[in-house]
Amino acid sequence: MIHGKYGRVLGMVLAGGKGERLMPLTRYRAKPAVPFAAKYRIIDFALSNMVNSGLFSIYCLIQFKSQSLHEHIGKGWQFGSALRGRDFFVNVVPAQMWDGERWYEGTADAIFQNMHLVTLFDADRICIFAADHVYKMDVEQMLAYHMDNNADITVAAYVVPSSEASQFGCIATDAEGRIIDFVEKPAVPPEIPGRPGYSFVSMGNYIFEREILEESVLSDNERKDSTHDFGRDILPMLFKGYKLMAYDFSTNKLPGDDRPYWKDVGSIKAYWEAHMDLLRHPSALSLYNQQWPIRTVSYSDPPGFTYPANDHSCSVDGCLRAEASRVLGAYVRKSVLSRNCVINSGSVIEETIIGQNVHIGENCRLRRVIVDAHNVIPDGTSIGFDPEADAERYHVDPSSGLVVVGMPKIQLRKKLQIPG
Ligand code: ADQ
Ligand code: ADP
Repeated sequence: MIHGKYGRVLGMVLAGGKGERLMPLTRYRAKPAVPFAAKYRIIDFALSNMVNSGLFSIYCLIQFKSQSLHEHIGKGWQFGSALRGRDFFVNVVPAQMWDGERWYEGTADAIFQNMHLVTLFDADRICIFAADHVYKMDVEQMLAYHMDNNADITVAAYVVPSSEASQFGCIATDAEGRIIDFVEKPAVPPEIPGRPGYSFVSMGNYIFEREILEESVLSDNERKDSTHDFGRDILPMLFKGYKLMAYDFSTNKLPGDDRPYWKDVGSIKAYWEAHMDLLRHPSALSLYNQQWPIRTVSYSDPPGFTYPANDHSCSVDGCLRAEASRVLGAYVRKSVLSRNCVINSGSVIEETIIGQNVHIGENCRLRRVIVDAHNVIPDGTSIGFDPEADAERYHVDPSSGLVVVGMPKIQLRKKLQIPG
């Protein structure tokens, strides 16, 4: 794709979000670094889509709690020496107070403070993509749509039930797909004409012509009343004077996949539901289509292992399992077992997401729980059966009743007590 018919294309991945609605999974890491599907991080989807589409020049803009994300990109997303060079990079850009003494104030400000990178790359057009969704998308098809329509900006869009649409930017288009209205997170989302109960929403992925991007983030920066956010400020400001097109994601075709799947996994409920979607067969989001691999860090972990123990046989049914996950005489159903977790004998685990390095003791019962990485669950523990008891010890998501066991806090050493 690079230097081809699309000109010089730069990818900028917005990876700085706090992810407050995903707490406590985001207590020690940024939302794009939250683990997903046993062996990935959420950002792997945006990066895989870009790389699989032939877009190899990528900056990831990070901000909050970024150490884990930084390490992940460093370990998993560096090209080998044969592909290294000016146009082949996945580079992490930390917030650096480039423009005065302030962190990024919003997504548009994150781009504004890094416009020098766009200039240095000499980009013709820029793919600004969010890093908080799970989906597979051929970005080249969106670029072709953008160019065919001579668009100034193209926004990827998807149809969702209107009951879920107030968490998104809502779009109205004319018959040709040109955006004629854009409202960020309206309390009452507009429905698609002729399709009651459904709304057309922004996926937070944009293609900008370079000069439009420069002009819009520069003028937005001067506005005192702006929150410096693409959805809230830039797109509503531009749709009247410029050609903004909506790219209907349902038209994106991948070899080997039936139809596109997209989910914003920004809340505990959505995160858990997206995992349950993966546990269906066939799953709406296939991780097994080798023509569109989702890439991630490759660890040299030993294989997973299942073995009867202490007179208990093993049963693992409808599960997603990563390397080195060990089930020893336990019953596990409709669950996700991440790297290097262990489930001991007599335990019964259902509809649960087990994070990496988690150790579940003997005779535990877990139902509809998310256990974040590095936890040790003692023998005989029950979670997911008594909401009041769970609320005393763990986080209970009010909208779904799901229980989340957050990552344990690392105890720092006590400070030196100087006598006298
Ligand atoms: P939200 O998802 O609410 O809406 P936001 O929280 O800003 O938007 O996150 C978008 C992306 O930007 C995420 O990947 C996040 O990590 C990143 N991000 C957030 N703040 C950042 C910052 N200061 N610096 C760098 N990166 C940052 C957006 C759009 C909606 C659209 C939904 C789709 O505003 O119009 O419908 O995405 O999920
Ligand atoms: P990692 O693979 O490094 O554990 P995670 O995303 O699971 O990555 O962890 C997020 C961040 O939290 C990392 O920066 C890690 O160093 C840190 N961390 C890991 N365990 C704990 C803990 N028990 N308490 C606080 N921070 C932790």
